Amino acid sequence: MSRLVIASNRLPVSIQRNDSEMTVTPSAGGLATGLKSYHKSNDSVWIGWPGIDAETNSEENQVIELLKKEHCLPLFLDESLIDNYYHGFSNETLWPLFHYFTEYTIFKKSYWEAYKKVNEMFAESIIANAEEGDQVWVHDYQLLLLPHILKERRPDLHIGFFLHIPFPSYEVFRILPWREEIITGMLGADLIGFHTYDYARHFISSVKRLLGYDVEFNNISLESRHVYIDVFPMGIDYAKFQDKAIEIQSKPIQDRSKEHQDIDRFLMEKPGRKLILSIDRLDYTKGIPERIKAYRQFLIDHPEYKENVSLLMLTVPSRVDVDQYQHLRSEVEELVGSINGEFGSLSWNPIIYFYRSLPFDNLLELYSSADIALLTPLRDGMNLVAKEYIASKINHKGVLILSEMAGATKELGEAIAVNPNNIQDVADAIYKALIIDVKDQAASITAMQKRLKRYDVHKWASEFISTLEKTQQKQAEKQSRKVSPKLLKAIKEKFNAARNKVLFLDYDGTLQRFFGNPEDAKPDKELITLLKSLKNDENSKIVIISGRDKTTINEWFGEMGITLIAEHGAWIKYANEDWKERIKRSATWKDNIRPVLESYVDRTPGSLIEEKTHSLVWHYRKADIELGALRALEFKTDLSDLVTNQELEILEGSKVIEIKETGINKGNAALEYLVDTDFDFMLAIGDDWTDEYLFKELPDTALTFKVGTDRSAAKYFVENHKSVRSLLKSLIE
Ligand code: GDG
Repeated sequence: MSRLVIASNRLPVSIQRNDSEMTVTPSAGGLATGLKSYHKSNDSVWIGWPGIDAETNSEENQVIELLKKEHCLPLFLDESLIDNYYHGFSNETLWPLFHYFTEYTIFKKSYWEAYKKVNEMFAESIIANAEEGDQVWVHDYQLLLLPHILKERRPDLHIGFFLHIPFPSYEVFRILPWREEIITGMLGADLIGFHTYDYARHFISSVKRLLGYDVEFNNISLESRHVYIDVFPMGIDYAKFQDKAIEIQSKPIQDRSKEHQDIDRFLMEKPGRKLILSIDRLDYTKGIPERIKAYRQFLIDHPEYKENVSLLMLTVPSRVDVDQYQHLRSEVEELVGSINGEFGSLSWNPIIYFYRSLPFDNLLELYSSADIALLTPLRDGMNLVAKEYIASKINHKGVLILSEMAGATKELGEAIAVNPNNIQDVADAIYKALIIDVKDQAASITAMQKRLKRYDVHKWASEFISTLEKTQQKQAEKQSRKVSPKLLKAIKEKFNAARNKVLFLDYDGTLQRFFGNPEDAKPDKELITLLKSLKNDENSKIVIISGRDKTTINEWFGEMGITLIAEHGAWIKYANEDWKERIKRSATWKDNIRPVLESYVDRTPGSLIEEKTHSLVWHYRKADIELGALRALEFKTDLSDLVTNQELEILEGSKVIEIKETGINKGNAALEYLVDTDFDFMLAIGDDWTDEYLFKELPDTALTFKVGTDRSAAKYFVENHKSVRSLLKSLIE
């Protein structure tokens, strides 16, 4: 079994310095809990920043030794790196941008440089500690470049990446000056996990638009491998919250903590009094000022609740040195003060405000006592507090008001969902929550608890790891069809021994890369030299077999003395002969179809029509990627009615749709070519759907290669046009 190396910005421990002594306390956070069984077994290791700056070498060694016992390996970062990589790029660039706070997003070259450097340092540390074939699980937005660096240097590692925060829509992500680097960095992973389908969909859209990769469902086809995208909504340690809640609730009042007794007293002071709870880090993404304003609106709308309800706000200090956070704190405290001043009395505070963090037991006392949890982030990757609140409701009494902008809302469908920007909506939700009867509360809580219990943090981690294992198997299958050095040697031996050889070569995407404009794909010098050298081998016949029109093919290769097959087999020009039309038919059908194509060109900017003797082609490579795909679907439906009874067929290639007369394809053209000669070496290479005819029709002995993907009738696959050229070159070297 392979080991697991975990990488995250912070280690799952905290280190305390007491005089010259250091102590380590394991973290009780969700991630550490979820990964515990993997981390502590099988010699695995967790790499990350220990959270302190070691002052001397001996201190550094002390930390290393202490952490060894926790299966952790520290990565020491000096103050300037922490400032620029962590406070800077992570928290002032990526955090606001990914949460849609573009106005707070800072772009600074020095931040970016430090971010790259730290990701590089993580890679070095992992490489030095990972054994052949290990699994590596990288976490979160501080390490977006790490998967790619690792994959480049250690392709043997199986890399998973999980993003704990939202992935924004392309329209926001595209603002980032280093967007290609970031997305390429993430694509180094074999599996990328998100909390929700929306984040996954946004990521895929950015990949398509920025890098142009083909995506099929959740599978991104890179040239040499696949990247799988999936949704793993992070859960909580359900049993821990339930058990603690049971322990706390079953204590007699006199044995409860002072804080718990205070809450009990507050609630019992007035019969029917209700407590609303909100807990979050003091962060601008959490929507705290908006929440307070909504609560104020509620008090205005429902004066009958004065003295009868209080909002207990626990705001946990966070990023205290950053200006925005300081301003936010002042804003929140001013709002709290003004509401307490406006509505409060000697015996009642509408808002009970804490600016600190509480021990776990106190947190549970709040969860289990609160009648309502009011969690209204403006954006939140998941929001575990919502799940913890529900898990702690052992008596099934309580109501959750949850922002629809939090990832958790997808799983907690029974909660009252609100738009946190709509103050009146939130105010109304508070009222609604206060009057929901206990039967309905119990039904909602039970349904949510069932789900949270089943998909807890342990299940989350194990699902991620087992999906990573499955992707490993799929990658291995793909690799087995790749042209290995051993296979290449065998092909070369066969080629050298053969006396009568034929090479069928597709053009676009096979011998040449794709260009936005098809006319730009002219053969370059390197390609012409290669084809000439292949032709010089007197036992070899070269056949360029393409969907292109014969005029262009003739212009490019007409004088080379090789065989040319154009328009998917409609035309053939044997070496040093004239063009021959394989099938002759009147092309009056084009007059009916052309106007349809024209209407698609008009409505799809960037697309164009190409006319060939036996076909009409709609190219949409230069159109917007999503509009193009949508129109292509529409177009195919429209066409399917038009082509029936006209002996026409629709061919779909890479960003092209071709309407073509039936009975013509690359497969039957190649067979016709083969008919009079007994070839003892046959090879065919092609990159798209139309080449499948060729792969299927050729005899079993033929060596067939698909470019770019492993899903094909071809026996093997090669990565791109460059690999095709080097494969061909190696045959004649
Ligand atoms: C990021 C994403 C995503 C809070 N106050 C106290 C305390 N907590 C604990 C809670 C909870 C955790 O902190 C907060 O978790 P969240 O999920 O709400 O938020 P982030 O820390 O911002 O986390 C977020 C998460 O990653 C996981 O992927 O859900 O969207 O932003 O567990 O219980 N714990 C104690 N005292 C406190 O005062 N003991």
